Amino acid sequence: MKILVIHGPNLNLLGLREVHVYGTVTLKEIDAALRKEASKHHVQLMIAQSNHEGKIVDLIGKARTSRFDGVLINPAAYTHTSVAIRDALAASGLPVVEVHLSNIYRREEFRHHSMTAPACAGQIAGFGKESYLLGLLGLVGILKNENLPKKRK
Ligand code: CA2
Repeated sequence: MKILVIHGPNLNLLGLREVHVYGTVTLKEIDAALRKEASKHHVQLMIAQSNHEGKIVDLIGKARTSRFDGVLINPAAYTHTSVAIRDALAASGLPVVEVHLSNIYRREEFRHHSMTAPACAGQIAGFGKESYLLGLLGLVGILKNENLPKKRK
């Protein structure tokens, strides 16, 4: 089983700036925790971070032909704005789980709406690094047919 993990814009700065909002965890630490969890489930991960919307669209666009089975994504600020990423996720036909470090519904109003969530099987927000691990477990569950259906209606 192969899962594509995508971190959106500025997540490369985690642990270096805005520690009062996102904590001290670094992206490297999140990736290491994800790889450790994935190996327990015999899942292969490909992890990418990009600050560019088009690059993220391209990665999602190639996911199916690159034989990925699902996508775990934190679209970061693009969550709230990107029709292009939403369309790419929907077009991929793959199960997608959206994750956020912070609880976006407790923050500024412009963060309360996710443009991308309707293209996802589910969303996890507010648990810091654990959001990624919970999201990975949810996605693995879908792929192993332990929870929601694989395909969107
Ligand atoms: O809570 C999340 O995971 C977010 O996706 C993080 C995004 C934010 O725009 C979303 O509303 C919620 C921001 C990611 C940028 O993270 C930074 C980390 C350190 C310094 C600056 C930005």
